[in-house]
Amino acid sequence: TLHPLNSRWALWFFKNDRSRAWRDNLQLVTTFDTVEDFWALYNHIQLPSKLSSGCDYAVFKDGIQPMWEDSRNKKGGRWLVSFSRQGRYSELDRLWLETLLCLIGESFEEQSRAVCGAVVNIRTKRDKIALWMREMESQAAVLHIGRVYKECLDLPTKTIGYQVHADAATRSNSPVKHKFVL
Ligand code: M7G
Repeated sequence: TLHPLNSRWALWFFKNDRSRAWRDNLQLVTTFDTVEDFWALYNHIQLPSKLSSGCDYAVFKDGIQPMWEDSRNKKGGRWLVSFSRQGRYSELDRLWLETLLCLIGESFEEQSRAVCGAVVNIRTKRDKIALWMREMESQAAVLHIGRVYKECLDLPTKTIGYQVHADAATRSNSPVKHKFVL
């Protein structure tokens, strides 16, 4: 018997091709809504650490596009973990799996509805993993998700920061500021 997930999820793959627009480099791979289909998919695809620089995976609730422009993301933000390749690179695959389990397990109690998805960016300088959420009704709700997420990742000494997508979408060269840090 299959074990249903609370939501249906979509896996997206991004491969950087500078000759094309950002959006056109993003592809929907598949959707899943059972524990078994999740593991079949997870075991079938490359670990993030095996992807080349410039690639992303995104796992979002089915129907939400993994981009700032989606109405559910537009006024939202992300809890971001960013780490240098030298230092914590070996942690990348573990942190991504923990992120996925926390996401599809909807570990955030009443705030789970506010969570849209998660993204891993493989980059030359700094890899990033982030949990994306929609516009939140309160600061307490944002912080609740951040605390649960940080606990999921078991990152007591490291730092996760919350950024608003609108800041990322309009940044020029300056770094995006963190509204909260945990
Ligand atoms: P990134 O891939 O999030 O991180 O953004 P990086 O800077 O570490 O590579 C790189 C660039 O991709 C941005 O400056 C945008 O040009 C584009 N980009 C990223 N995201 C998440 C979006 C998005 O949601 N919508 C659009 N239109 N462009 C995006």
